Amino acid sequence: MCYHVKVNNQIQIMFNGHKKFAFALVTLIFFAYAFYAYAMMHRGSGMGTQGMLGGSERAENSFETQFYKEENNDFWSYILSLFGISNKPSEKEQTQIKEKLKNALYGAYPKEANPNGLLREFNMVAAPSEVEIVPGYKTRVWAYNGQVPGPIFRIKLGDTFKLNFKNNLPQETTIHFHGVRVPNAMDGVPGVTQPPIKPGESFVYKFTPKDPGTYWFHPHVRSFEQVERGLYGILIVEDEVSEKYDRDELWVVDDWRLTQDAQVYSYFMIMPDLMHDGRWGNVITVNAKLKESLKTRPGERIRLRFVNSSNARIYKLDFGGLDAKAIAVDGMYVKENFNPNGFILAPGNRLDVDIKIHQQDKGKTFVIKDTFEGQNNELGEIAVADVPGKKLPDFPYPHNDLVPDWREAAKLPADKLYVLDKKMLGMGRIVWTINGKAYPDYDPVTFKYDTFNKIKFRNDSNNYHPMHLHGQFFKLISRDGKVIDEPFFRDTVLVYPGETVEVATVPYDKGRWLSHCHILEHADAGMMTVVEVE
Ligand SMILES: [Cu+2]
Repeated sequence: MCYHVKVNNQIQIMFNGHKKFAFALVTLIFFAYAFYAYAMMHRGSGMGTQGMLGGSERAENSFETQFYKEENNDFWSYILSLFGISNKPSEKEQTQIKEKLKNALYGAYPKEANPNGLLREFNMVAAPSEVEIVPGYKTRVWAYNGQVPGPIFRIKLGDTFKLNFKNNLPQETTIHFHGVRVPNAMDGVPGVTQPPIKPGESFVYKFTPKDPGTYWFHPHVRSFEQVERGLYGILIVEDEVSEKYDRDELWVVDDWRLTQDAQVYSYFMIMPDLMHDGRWGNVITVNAKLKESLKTRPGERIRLRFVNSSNARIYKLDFGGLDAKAIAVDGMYVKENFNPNGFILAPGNRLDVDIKIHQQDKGKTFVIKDTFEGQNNELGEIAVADVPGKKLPDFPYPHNDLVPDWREAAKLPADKLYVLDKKMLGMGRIVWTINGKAYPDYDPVTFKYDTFNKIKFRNDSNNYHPMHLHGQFFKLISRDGKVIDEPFFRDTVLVYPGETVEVATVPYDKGRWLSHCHILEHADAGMMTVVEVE
Protein backbone atom coordinates (compact mmCIF):
# COMPACT_ATOMS: atom_id res chain seq x y z
CA MET A 1 0.00 0.00 0.00
CA CYS A 2 2.62 2.45 1.16
CA TYR A 3 4.86 1.33 -1.65
CA HIS A 4 2.15 1.86 -4.22
CA VAL A 5 1.26 5.26 -2.89
CA LYS A 6 4.91 6.26 -3.02
CA VAL A 7 5.31 5.06 -6.62
CA ASN A 8 2.06 6.67 -7.64
CA ASN A 9 3.20 9.93 -6.09
CA GLN A 10 6.52 9.71 -7.89
CA ILE A 11 4.79 9.00 -11.20
CA GLN A 12 2.44 11.85 -10.45
CA ILE A 13 5.37 14.20 -9.72
CA MET A 14 7.26 13.01 -12.81
CA PHE A 15 4.17 13.32 -14.93
CA ASN A 16 3.46 16.79 -13.54
CA GLY A 17 7.04 17.80 -14.28
CA HIS A 18 6.76 16.66 -17.89
CA LYS A 19 3.39 18.34 -18.25
CA LYS A 20 4.80 21.64 -17.07
CA PHE A 21 7.80 21.30 -19.37
CA ALA A 22 5.62 20.35 -22.32
CA PHE A 23 3.26 23.23 -21.59
CA ALA A 24 6.17 25.67 -21.33
CA LEU A 25 7.61 24.35 -24.59
CA VAL A 26 4.31 24.60 -26.47
CA THR A 27 3.80 28.12 -25.12
CA LEU A 28 7.32 29.11 -26.14
CA ILE A 29 6.87 27.70 -29.66
CA PHE A 30 3.49 29.42 -29.91
CA PHE A 31 4.89 32.83 -28.95
CA ALA A 32 8.00 32.41 -31.08
CA TYR A 33 5.85 31.54 -34.07
CA ALA A 34 3.33 34.30 -33.31
CA PHE A 35 6.15 36.81 -33.03
CA TYR A 36 7.68 35.57 -36.28
CA ALA A 37 4.30 35.72 -38.07
CA TYR A 38 3.68 39.20 -36.64
CA ALA A 39 7.13 40.40 -37.68
CA MET A 40 6.58 39.01 -41.20
CA MET A 41 3.20 40.76 -41.40
CA HIS A 42 4.86 44.01 -40.40
CA ARG A 43 7.91 43.60 -42.58
CA GLY A 44 9.18 46.99 -43.57
CA SER A 45 7.65 48.54 -40.48
CA GLY A 46 11.00 48.45 -38.77
CA MET A 47 10.63 45.21 -36.81
CA GLY A 48 13.73 43.17 -37.31
CA THR A 49 14.77 45.04 -40.43
CA GLN A 50 16.22 48.32 -39.25
CA GLY A 51 19.80 47.25 -38.86
CA MET A 52 20.03 46.21 -42.49
CA LEU A 53 18.63 49.39 -43.91
CA GLY A 54 20.36 52.28 -45.64
CA GLY A 55 19.75 55.58 -43.84
CA SER A 56 21.61 55.76 -40.56
CA GLU A 57 19.44 58.37 -38.86
CA ARG A 58 16.51 56.99 -36.89
CA ALA A 59 13.33 58.45 -35.50
CA GLU A 60 14.37 57.36 -32.01
CA ASN A 61 17.34 59.75 -32.12
CA SER A 62 15.25 62.77 -32.94
CA PHE A 63 13.60 65.51 -30.88
CA GLU A 64 10.31 63.67 -31.28
CA THR A 65 11.09 61.08 -28.61
CA GLN A 66 10.09 63.68 -26.01
CA PHE A 67 6.53 63.39 -27.37
CA TYR A 68 6.38 59.57 -27.38
CA LYS A 69 3.53 58.21 -25.33
CA GLU A 70 2.69 54.66 -24.28
CA GLU A 71 3.55 51.78 -26.59
CA ASN A 72 0.71 50.66 -28.82
CA ASN A 73 -0.36 47.11 -27.92
CA ASP A 74 -0.37 45.85 -31.49
CA PHE A 75 1.46 42.60 -30.70
CA TRP A 76 -0.95 41.64 -27.90
CA SER A 77 -3.92 42.54 -30.09
CA TYR A 78 -2.50 40.15 -32.65
CA ILE A 79 -2.14 37.34 -30.06
CA LEU A 80 -5.74 37.89 -28.90
CA SER A 81 -6.92 37.88 -32.50
CA LEU A 82 -5.44 34.35 -32.90
CA PHE A 83 -8.05 33.24 -30.35
CA GLY A 84 -10.75 35.14 -32.15
CA ILE A 85 -10.73 37.93 -29.52
CA SER A 86 -10.59 41.51 -30.77
CA ASN A 87 -9.72 44.48 -28.58
CA LYS A 88 -10.07 46.87 -31.53
CA PRO A 89 -12.99 49.26 -31.31
CA SER A 90 -16.17 48.10 -33.05
CA GLU A 91 -17.40 50.02 -36.11
CA LYS A 92 -19.82 51.90 -33.92
CA GLU A 93 -17.04 52.81 -31.44
CA GLN A 94 -14.79 53.86 -34.33
CA THR A 95 -17.45 56.27 -35.58
CA GLN A 96 -17.80 57.71 -32.07
CA ILE A 97 -14.02 58.11 -31.64
CA LYS A 98 -13.71 59.81 -35.04
CA GLU A 99 -16.54 62.20 -34.21
CA LYS A 100 -14.91 63.04 -30.88
CA LEU A 101 -11.45 63.62 -32.42
CA LYS A 102 -12.90 65.71 -35.23
CA ASN A 103 -14.70 67.90 -32.69
CA ALA A 104 -11.46 68.24 -30.69
CA LEU A 105 -9.97 70.12 -33.67
CA TYR A 106 -12.65 72.81 -33.79
CA GLY A 107 -11.22 76.25 -33.32
CA ALA A 108 -7.58 75.14 -33.67
CA TYR A 109 -7.56 76.72 -37.13
CA PRO A 110 -10.40 78.23 -39.15
CA LYS A 111 -12.41 76.43 -41.80
CA GLU A 112 -12.69 79.54 -43.96
CA ALA A 113 -10.56 82.59 -44.71
CA ASN A 114 -11.53 85.87 -43.10
CA PRO A 115 -10.65 88.58 -45.66
CA ASN A 116 -10.20 92.12 -44.32
CA GLY A 117 -10.83 93.68 -47.74
CA LEU A 118 -7.21 94.74 -48.27
CA LEU A 119 -5.60 93.60 -51.53
CA ARG A 120 -1.80 93.23 -51.59
CA GLU A 121 -0.63 92.99 -55.18
CA PHE A 122 2.86 91.93 -56.28
CA ASN A 123 4.62 91.26 -59.58
CA MET A 124 7.07 88.45 -60.07
CA VAL A 125 9.06 87.10 -63.01
CA ALA A 126 10.85 83.78 -63.20
CA ALA A 127 13.93 84.05 -65.42
CA PRO A 128 17.60 83.07 -65.71
CA SER A 129 19.83 85.27 -63.58
CA GLU A 130 23.21 85.33 -61.81
CA VAL A 131 23.98 85.41 -58.11
CA GLU A 132 27.15 85.28 -56.03
CA ILE A 133 27.04 82.21 -53.78
CA VAL A 134 30.77 81.49 -53.63
CA PRO A 135 32.66 84.80 -53.18
CA GLY A 136 34.24 85.90 -56.45
CA TYR A 137 32.08 83.65 -58.66
CA LYS A 138 28.92 84.42 -60.59
CA THR A 139 26.63 81.39 -60.46
CA ARG A 140 24.06 81.13 -63.22
CA VAL A 141 20.68 80.40 -61.63
CA TRP A 142 16.98 80.55 -62.37
CA ALA A 143 15.40 83.05 -60.04
CA TYR A 144 12.24 84.89 -59.06
CA ASN A 145 12.78 88.64 -59.61
CA GLY A 146 16.49 87.98 -60.14
CA GLN A 147 17.23 86.98 -56.55
CA VAL A 148 17.83 83.79 -54.54
CA PRO A 149 15.96 83.25 -52.29
CA GLY A 150 13.20 84.89 -54.30
CA PRO A 151 11.15 87.73 -52.89
CA ILE A 152 9.93 87.57 -49.30
CA PHE A 153 6.30 88.61 -49.42
CA ARG A 154 5.04 89.78 -46.04
CA ILE A 155 1.32 90.28 -45.66
CA LYS A 156 -1.04 90.46 -42.70
CA LEU A 157 -3.54 87.76 -41.84
CA GLY A 158 -6.77 88.69 -43.62
CA ASP A 159 -5.04 90.45 -46.54
CA THR A 160 -5.76 89.07 -49.98
CA PHE A 161 -2.57 88.15 -51.79
CA LYS A 162 -2.37 88.71 -55.53
CA LEU A 163 0.65 87.72 -57.58
CA ASN A 164 0.97 88.69 -61.23
CA PHE A 165 3.40 86.07 -62.41
CA LYS A 166 5.32 85.95 -65.69
CA ASN A 167 7.27 82.95 -66.90
CA ASN A 168 10.46 83.97 -68.71
CA LEU A 169 12.11 80.58 -68.24
CA PRO A 170 13.04 78.28 -71.12
CA GLN A 171 10.56 75.74 -69.65
CA GLU A 172 6.95 75.53 -68.53
CA THR A 173 6.36 76.20 -64.85
CA THR A 174 3.76 76.75 -62.10
CA ILE A 175 3.92 78.04 -58.53
CA HIS A 176 2.83 75.99 -55.54
CA PHE A 177 2.41 77.76 -52.20
CA HIS A 178 3.64 75.14 -49.78
CA GLY A 179 1.51 74.81 -46.63
CA VAL A 180 -0.91 77.60 -47.50
CA ARG A 181 -4.53 76.47 -47.50
CA VAL A 182 -5.51 78.00 -50.85
CA PRO A 183 -8.55 77.45 -53.08
CA ASN A 184 -7.76 74.30 -55.08
CA ALA A 185 -7.38 76.22 -58.39
CA MET A 186 -4.51 78.25 -56.83
CA ASP A 187 -2.47 75.20 -55.76
CA GLY A 188 -0.15 75.26 -58.76
CA VAL A 189 -0.11 71.57 -59.65
CA PRO A 190 0.09 71.00 -63.42
CA GLY A 191 -2.54 68.64 -64.75
CA VAL A 192 -4.36 68.59 -61.40
CA THR A 193 -5.25 72.20 -60.59
CA GLN A 194 -4.04 74.21 -63.62
CA PRO A 195 -2.34 73.79 -67.01
CA PRO A 196 1.41 74.53 -66.89
CA ILE A 197 2.40 78.14 -67.64
CA LYS A 198 4.29 78.15 -70.94
CA PRO A 199 7.46 80.21 -71.56
CA GLY A 200 6.44 83.82 -72.17
CA GLU A 201 3.01 83.33 -70.58
CA SER A 202 1.53 84.78 -67.39
CA PHE A 203 -0.74 83.60 -64.60
CA VAL A 204 -2.40 85.38 -61.69
CA TYR A 205 -2.41 83.69 -58.28
CA LYS A 206 -4.89 85.19 -55.85
CA PHE A 207 -6.05 83.99 -52.45
CA THR A 208 -6.56 85.00 -48.83
CA PRO A 209 -4.43 82.88 -46.50
CA LYS A 210 -6.37 81.34 -43.62
CA ASP A 211 -3.45 80.93 -41.23
CA PRO A 212 -0.62 83.19 -40.06
CA GLY A 213 2.89 81.77 -40.33
CA THR A 214 5.93 80.92 -42.44
CA TYR A 215 5.23 79.54 -45.91
CA TRP A 216 7.26 79.17 -49.05
CA PHE A 217 6.57 78.75 -52.74
CA HIS A 218 8.26 76.95 -55.58
CA PRO A 219 7.56 75.49 -59.05
CA HIS A 220 5.72 72.20 -59.38
CA VAL A 221 6.98 71.47 -62.91
CA ARG A 222 10.36 69.73 -63.14
CA SER A 223 10.86 70.91 -59.57
CA PHE A 224 13.99 68.72 -59.24
CA GLU A 225 15.61 71.11 -61.75
CA GLN A 226 13.73 74.39 -61.19
CA VAL A 227 14.02 74.41 -57.38
CA GLU A 228 17.64 73.25 -57.58
CA ARG A 229 18.49 76.10 -59.97
CA GLY A 230 17.21 78.61 -57.38
CA LEU A 231 13.46 79.06 -57.86
CA TYR A 232 11.93 79.50 -54.41
CA GLY A 233 10.48 82.38 -52.45
CA ILE A 234 8.80 83.08 -49.14
CA LEU A 235 5.33 84.11 -48.03
CA ILE A 236 5.08 85.30 -44.44
CA VAL A 237 1.61 85.87 -43.07
CA GLU A 238 1.94 88.12 -40.04
CA ASP A 239 -0.35 88.39 -37.05
CA GLU A 240 -0.43 90.54 -33.90
CA VAL A 241 2.42 88.49 -32.36
CA SER A 242 4.77 89.39 -35.22
CA GLU A 243 5.29 92.95 -33.97
CA LYS A 244 6.45 92.01 -30.48
CA TYR A 245 9.86 90.74 -31.56
CA ASP A 246 12.89 93.00 -31.91
CA ARG A 247 13.74 91.15 -35.11
CA ASP A 248 11.91 88.82 -37.43
CA GLU A 249 14.53 86.94 -39.44
CA LEU A 250 14.47 84.24 -42.08
CA TRP A 251 16.99 81.49 -42.79
CA VAL A 252 16.25 79.59 -45.97
CA VAL A 253 18.45 76.49 -45.89
CA ASP A 254 19.43 74.96 -49.23
CA ASP A 255 22.19 72.82 -50.61
CA TRP A 256 23.69 73.09 -54.06
CA ARG A 257 25.68 70.68 -56.18
CA LEU A 258 28.24 73.06 -57.63
CA THR A 259 31.03 72.40 -60.11
CA GLN A 260 34.64 73.64 -59.67
CA ASP A 261 33.71 76.98 -61.26
CA ALA A 262 30.69 77.36 -58.93
CA GLN A 263 28.05 76.49 -61.51
CA VAL A 264 24.96 74.37 -60.84
CA TYR A 265 25.84 70.81 -61.90
CA SER A 266 23.44 70.47 -64.81
CA TYR A 267 22.81 66.73 -64.92
CA PHE A 268 19.57 66.11 -63.08
CA MET A 269 17.80 62.89 -62.07
CA ILE A 270 21.01 60.89 -62.36
CA MET A 271 20.95 57.24 -61.31
CA PRO A 272 22.82 57.45 -57.96
CA ASP A 273 20.44 60.23 -56.79
CA LEU A 274 17.38 58.38 -58.03
CA MET A 275 18.44 55.11 -56.45
CA HIS A 276 19.01 56.68 -53.05
CA ASP A 277 17.85 59.80 -51.23
CA GLY A 278 17.76 62.28 -54.12
CA ARG A 279 20.20 65.05 -54.98
CA TRP A 280 22.28 66.08 -51.94
CA GLY A 281 24.56 68.97 -52.78
CA ASN A 282 28.18 69.67 -51.90
CA VAL A 283 27.57 73.24 -50.70
CA ILE A 284 25.09 74.16 -47.96
CA THR A 285 23.83 77.73 -47.89
CA VAL A 286 21.56 79.84 -45.73
CA ASN A 287 19.85 82.61 -47.74
CA ALA A 288 22.17 81.54 -50.59
CA LYS A 289 25.22 82.55 -48.51
CA LEU A 290 28.04 80.23 -47.46
CA LYS A 291 28.06 81.72 -44.01
CA GLU A 292 25.00 83.56 -42.79
CA SER A 293 25.72 85.75 -39.80
CA LEU A 294 23.05 87.45 -37.75
CA LYS A 295 24.36 90.43 -35.79
CA THR A 296 22.48 91.06 -32.61
CA ARG A 297 22.73 92.81 -29.21
CA PRO A 298 22.09 91.69 -25.65
CA GLY A 299 18.44 92.01 -24.67
CA GLU A 300 17.05 91.27 -28.11
CA ARG A 301 14.31 88.77 -28.71
CA ILE A 302 14.40 87.28 -32.21
CA ARG A 303 11.94 85.26 -34.19
CA LEU A 304 14.02 83.15 -36.53
CA ARG A 305 12.14 81.30 -39.26
CA PHE A 306 13.77 78.28 -40.91
CA VAL A 307 12.71 76.93 -44.29
CA ASN A 308 14.25 73.87 -45.92
CA SER A 309 14.17 74.50 -49.68
CA SER A 310 16.64 71.70 -50.54
CA ASN A 311 15.73 69.10 -53.14
CA ALA A 312 16.50 66.25 -50.79
CA ARG A 313 18.81 67.12 -47.90
CA ILE A 314 17.46 66.63 -44.39
CA TYR A 315 18.85 68.77 -41.54
CA LYS A 316 18.92 68.07 -37.83
CA LEU A 317 19.18 71.41 -36.07
CA ASP A 318 21.53 72.11 -33.19
CA PHE A 319 21.33 75.51 -31.50
CA GLY A 320 24.29 75.02 -29.17
CA GLY A 321 24.06 77.20 -26.07
CA LEU A 322 21.38 79.55 -27.39
CA ASP A 323 18.21 80.13 -25.38
CA ALA A 324 15.93 78.98 -28.21
CA LYS A 325 12.40 77.61 -28.11
CA ALA A 326 10.35 76.18 -30.99
CA ILE A 327 7.13 78.20 -31.37
CA ALA A 328 5.80 77.17 -34.79
CA VAL A 329 6.15 74.15 -37.07
CA ASP A 330 5.15 74.16 -40.74
CA GLY A 331 3.69 77.61 -40.25
CA MET A 332 1.37 76.85 -37.32
CA TYR A 333 1.93 77.76 -33.68
CA VAL A 334 2.69 74.90 -31.31
CA LYS A 335 0.55 74.05 -28.30
CA GLU A 336 3.51 74.47 -25.99
CA ASN A 337 7.01 75.67 -26.88
CA PHE A 338 9.76 73.05 -26.81
CA ASN A 339 13.49 72.66 -27.07
CA PRO A 340 14.31 72.74 -30.80
CA ASN A 341 17.64 70.89 -30.48
CA GLY A 342 17.48 67.79 -32.67
CA PHE A 343 14.53 69.08 -34.69
CA ILE A 344 14.38 67.32 -38.05
CA LEU A 345 13.97 69.85 -40.86
CA ALA A 346 13.12 67.69 -43.87
CA PRO A 347 12.61 69.21 -47.33
CA GLY A 348 9.52 71.43 -47.19
CA ASN A 349 9.48 71.73 -43.38
CA ARG A 350 9.55 75.06 -41.54
CA LEU A 351 10.45 75.81 -37.97
CA ASP A 352 10.08 79.14 -36.16
CA VAL A 353 12.21 79.63 -33.06
CA ASP A 354 12.03 82.31 -30.40
CA ILE A 355 15.57 83.27 -29.37
CA LYS A 356 16.37 85.33 -26.29
CA ILE A 357 19.75 87.07 -26.23
CA HIS A 358 20.61 87.54 -22.56
CA GLN A 359 22.94 90.10 -20.99
CA GLN A 360 25.52 87.40 -20.25
CA ASP A 361 25.66 86.56 -23.99
CA LYS A 362 27.44 89.89 -24.61
CA GLY A 363 30.33 89.40 -27.07
CA LYS A 364 29.56 85.72 -27.69
CA THR A 365 29.05 83.96 -31.02
CA PHE A 366 26.61 81.07 -31.29
CA VAL A 367 26.87 78.58 -34.13
CA ILE A 368 23.76 76.83 -35.44
CA LYS A 369 24.58 73.44 -36.91
CA ASP A 370 23.15 70.52 -38.81
CA THR A 371 24.00 67.15 -37.26
CA PHE A 372 21.86 64.81 -39.39
CA GLU A 373 23.43 61.33 -39.83
CA GLY A 374 26.26 62.36 -37.54
CA GLN A 375 27.38 65.26 -39.73
CA ASN A 376 28.65 68.52 -38.37
CA ASN A 377 27.66 71.24 -40.84
CA GLU A 378 27.79 74.86 -39.78
CA LEU A 379 24.66 76.59 -41.08
CA GLY A 380 25.25 80.06 -39.72
CA GLU A 381 26.02 82.08 -36.63
CA ILE A 382 24.42 84.54 -34.28
CA ALA A 383 26.98 87.13 -33.17
CA VAL A 384 26.16 89.19 -30.10
CA ALA A 385 27.77 92.63 -29.99
CA ASP A 386 30.02 93.43 -27.03
CA VAL A 387 27.87 96.34 -25.93
CA PRO A 388 25.60 97.01 -22.98
CA GLY A 389 22.20 95.65 -23.78
CA LYS A 390 18.59 96.62 -23.27
CA LYS A 391 15.84 94.85 -21.37
CA LEU A 392 14.45 91.70 -23.00
CA PRO A 393 10.88 92.09 -24.29
CA ASP A 394 8.69 90.23 -21.85
CA PHE A 395 5.76 88.44 -23.44
CA PRO A 396 4.64 84.81 -23.33
CA TYR A 397 5.80 82.42 -26.04
CA PRO A 398 3.17 82.40 -28.78
CA HIS A 399 1.17 79.19 -28.69
CA ASN A 400 -2.09 77.59 -29.78
CA ASP A 401 -3.93 76.00 -26.84
CA LEU A 402 -6.36 74.33 -29.21
CA VAL A 403 -3.92 71.88 -30.84
CA PRO A 404 -5.85 68.67 -30.11
CA ASP A 405 -4.67 65.53 -28.38
CA TRP A 406 -5.38 62.82 -30.96
CA ARG A 407 -3.64 59.89 -29.22
CA GLU A 408 -6.85 57.87 -29.29
CA ALA A 409 -6.56 57.72 -33.08
CA ALA A 410 -3.84 55.09 -32.62
CA LYS A 411 -6.64 52.58 -31.88
CA LEU A 412 -8.37 53.23 -35.19
CA PRO A 413 -7.68 51.28 -38.38
CA ALA A 414 -6.18 53.44 -41.14
CA ASP A 415 -8.60 54.87 -43.68
CA LYS A 416 -5.88 54.75 -46.31
CA LEU A 417 -2.62 52.81 -46.46
CA TYR A 418 0.20 54.13 -48.65
CA VAL A 419 3.04 51.69 -49.23
CA LEU A 420 6.19 53.54 -50.31
CA ASP A 421 8.72 51.67 -52.40
CA LYS A 422 10.87 51.66 -55.50
CA LYS A 423 10.56 49.50 -58.55
CA MET A 424 13.25 48.62 -61.07
CA LEU A 425 12.01 48.63 -64.61
CA GLY A 426 13.99 47.34 -67.60
CA MET A 427 16.88 49.32 -69.16
CA GLY A 428 18.08 50.51 -65.75
CA ARG A 429 14.96 52.62 -65.25
CA ILE A 430 13.73 53.14 -61.74
CA VAL A 431 10.42 54.46 -60.45
CA TRP A 432 9.29 55.38 -56.93
CA THR A 433 5.88 54.02 -56.15
CA ILE A 434 2.92 54.50 -53.83
CA ASN A 435 0.92 51.26 -53.56
CA GLY A 436 2.91 49.90 -56.51
CA LYS A 437 1.92 52.78 -58.80
CA ALA A 438 4.11 55.52 -60.23
CA TYR A 439 2.45 58.89 -60.89
CA PRO A 440 0.59 59.82 -63.14
CA ASP A 441 -0.77 56.38 -62.34
CA TYR A 442 -2.11 56.52 -58.78
CA ASP A 443 -4.33 54.83 -56.24
CA PRO A 444 -7.29 57.21 -55.81
CA VAL A 445 -8.85 58.05 -52.45
CA THR A 446 -11.69 60.35 -51.47
CA PHE A 447 -12.06 61.93 -48.04
CA LYS A 448 -15.23 63.70 -46.99
CA TYR A 449 -15.03 67.35 -45.97
CA ASP A 450 -14.88 67.81 -42.18
CA THR A 451 -14.39 64.14 -41.29
CA PHE A 452 -11.57 62.47 -39.37
CA ASN A 453 -9.23 60.42 -41.56
CA LYS A 454 -6.18 58.39 -40.70
CA ILE A 455 -3.45 57.73 -43.25
CA LYS A 456 -0.78 55.10 -42.77
CA PHE A 457 2.53 55.42 -44.65
CA ARG A 458 4.49 52.19 -44.74
CA ASN A 459 8.01 52.66 -46.07
CA ASP A 460 9.13 49.37 -47.58
CA SER A 461 12.26 50.96 -49.04
CA ASN A 462 15.59 51.71 -47.41
CA ASN A 463 15.40 55.44 -48.15
CA TYR A 464 13.93 58.55 -46.55
CA HIS A 465 10.57 59.92 -47.68
CA PRO A 466 9.41 63.28 -46.30
CA MET A 467 5.71 62.97 -47.15
CA HIS A 468 3.80 66.17 -47.86
CA LEU A 469 0.05 66.65 -48.16
CA HIS A 470 -1.23 69.63 -50.12
CA GLY A 471 -4.33 71.44 -48.87
CA GLN A 472 -4.36 70.26 -45.25
CA PHE A 473 -2.51 70.13 -42.02
CA PHE A 474 -2.21 66.85 -40.19
CA LYS A 475 -0.97 65.49 -36.88
CA LEU A 476 1.44 62.65 -36.36
CA ILE A 477 -0.23 59.73 -34.54
CA SER A 478 2.41 57.02 -34.33
CA ARG A 479 5.78 55.71 -35.53
CA ASP A 480 6.21 51.94 -35.73
CA GLY A 481 3.34 51.54 -33.28
CA LYS A 482 4.74 54.04 -30.78
CA VAL A 483 2.06 56.59 -30.03
CA ILE A 484 3.23 60.20 -30.40
CA ASP A 485 1.52 63.37 -29.27
CA GLU A 486 3.45 66.16 -30.95
CA PRO A 487 2.14 69.51 -29.69
CA PHE A 488 1.78 70.81 -33.26
CA PHE A 489 0.40 70.28 -36.76
CA ARG A 490 2.50 69.51 -39.81
CA ASP A 491 2.22 69.50 -43.55
CA THR A 492 5.31 67.33 -44.09
CA VAL A 493 6.57 64.37 -42.06
CA LEU A 494 9.77 62.39 -42.54
CA VAL A 495 9.17 58.65 -42.90
CA TYR A 496 12.42 56.86 -42.07
CA PRO A 497 13.68 53.74 -43.92
CA GLY A 498 11.55 50.71 -43.13
CA GLU A 499 9.24 52.67 -40.89
CA THR A 500 5.45 52.86 -40.60
CA VAL A 501 4.02 56.29 -39.77
CA GLU A 502 0.41 57.17 -39.06
CA VAL A 503 -1.00 60.68 -39.46
CA ALA A 504 -4.53 62.04 -39.23
CA THR A 505 -6.29 64.95 -40.85
CA VAL A 506 -9.70 66.63 -40.94
CA PRO A 507 -9.94 68.22 -44.39
CA TYR A 508 -11.49 71.69 -44.48
CA ASP A 509 -10.57 72.39 -48.09
CA LYS A 510 -12.28 70.71 -51.01
CA GLY A 511 -10.60 69.77 -54.24
CA ARG A 512 -7.95 67.49 -55.70
CA TRP A 513 -4.83 67.73 -53.58
CA LEU A 514 -1.47 66.30 -54.48
CA SER A 515 0.30 64.21 -51.86
CA HIS A 516 3.93 63.35 -52.45
CA CYS A 517 7.43 62.75 -51.26
CA HIS A 518 9.30 66.06 -50.95
CA ILE A 519 12.55 64.53 -52.15
CA LEU A 520 12.00 66.10 -55.54
CA GLU A 521 13.75 63.31 -57.46
CA HIS A 522 11.51 60.70 -55.81
CA ALA A 523 8.41 62.79 -56.55
CA ASP A 524 9.25 63.17 -60.23
CA ALA A 525 10.07 59.47 -60.51
CA GLY A 526 6.52 58.64 -59.45
CA MET A 527 6.11 59.09 -55.70
CA MET A 528 3.02 61.27 -55.93
CA THR A 529 -0.68 60.61 -55.53
CA VAL A 530 -3.91 62.60 -55.37
CA VAL A 531 -6.27 62.91 -52.42
CA GLU A 532 -9.73 64.12 -53.36
CA VAL A 533 -11.69 66.05 -50.74
CA GLU A 534 -15.42 66.39 -51.45
CU1 LIG B 1 10.97 59.89 -51.20
